[in-house]
Amino acid sequence: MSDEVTLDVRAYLAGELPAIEAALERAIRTIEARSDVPADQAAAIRHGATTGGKRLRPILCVTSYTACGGDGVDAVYDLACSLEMIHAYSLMHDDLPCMDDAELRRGRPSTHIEHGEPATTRAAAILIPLAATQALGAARALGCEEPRARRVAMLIMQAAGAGGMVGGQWVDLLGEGKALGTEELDGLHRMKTGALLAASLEVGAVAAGASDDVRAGLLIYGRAIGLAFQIADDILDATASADVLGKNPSDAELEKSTYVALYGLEEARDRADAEVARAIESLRDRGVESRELEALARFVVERGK
Ligand code: GRG
Repeated sequence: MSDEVTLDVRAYLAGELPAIEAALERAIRTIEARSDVPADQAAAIRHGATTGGKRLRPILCVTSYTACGGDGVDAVYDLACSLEMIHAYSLMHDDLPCMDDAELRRGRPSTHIEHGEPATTRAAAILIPLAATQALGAARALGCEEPRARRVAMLIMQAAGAGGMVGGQWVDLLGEGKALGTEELDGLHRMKTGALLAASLEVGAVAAGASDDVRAGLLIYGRAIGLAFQIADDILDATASADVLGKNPSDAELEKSTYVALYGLEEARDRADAEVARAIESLRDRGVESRELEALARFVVERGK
């Protein structure tokens, strides 16, 4: 890329993280204070939502909101955290014995290892409607009129649903032990990982009142970095130990198709770079100037280098 705009992405992330963590803590305390959430399930939610994590989805949401002219009201962090709540639920369920049967997540015991399967299963399910209501409330607090506030909540739920994350997870589970081709693998990850990442950006844009053209550009950006993220994830999975990754089992142990198996390491890296370039171009084509979004797109693949 000729006119690369550089930004210290780690400093940017470090600057945004405290507000995101504070919003997440607010959300969890509200859940803990509810009389209809049993204490064991509230404890499982705290474990699943707060043990580490890059907070990529909330950061993308806040950055998209700001890039689209949103004026930095605190409630954008509450909106962003609704995406992390969905992400947290998905990881809690993903690690269960009936899915990936993983004992380690982010370098710590998975939620069901510490809090048991029944509490973890229910706690994760509780997070789905809580995330929807949190998104709706935050969009209203940001000044979105009612149809737009509902659209924000709807976009997150659609991305999390049968045509998005859950659908992708299902295809992934069915694909274990089979060798998937490029189209099948792209389709799977577009749903499983890409839909929520793309929704994080789209929701930020809609909440900020962006034009349809800009919103569409952010959606293309989100889908492209979603694929790049997954390719980088596969590269890491193939090249780093469980200690470094903080999770197990590996994709190979689960007999999953990966981009590394499909392309080999070098070609997988090239494809990830091409997706990053596509993401950045989709912003520039629409006049969205955001050094932060450009740096975040590159950051997504740096993890796999
Ligand atoms: C009932 C079929 C069915 C599904 C339930 C379990 C589930 C819903 C969905 C799983 C979705 C899933 C595990 C997607 C993978 C996402 C992914 C690549 C996670 C890692 O994301 P990072 O790197 O994680 O952002 P951190 O730890 O930084 O938060």
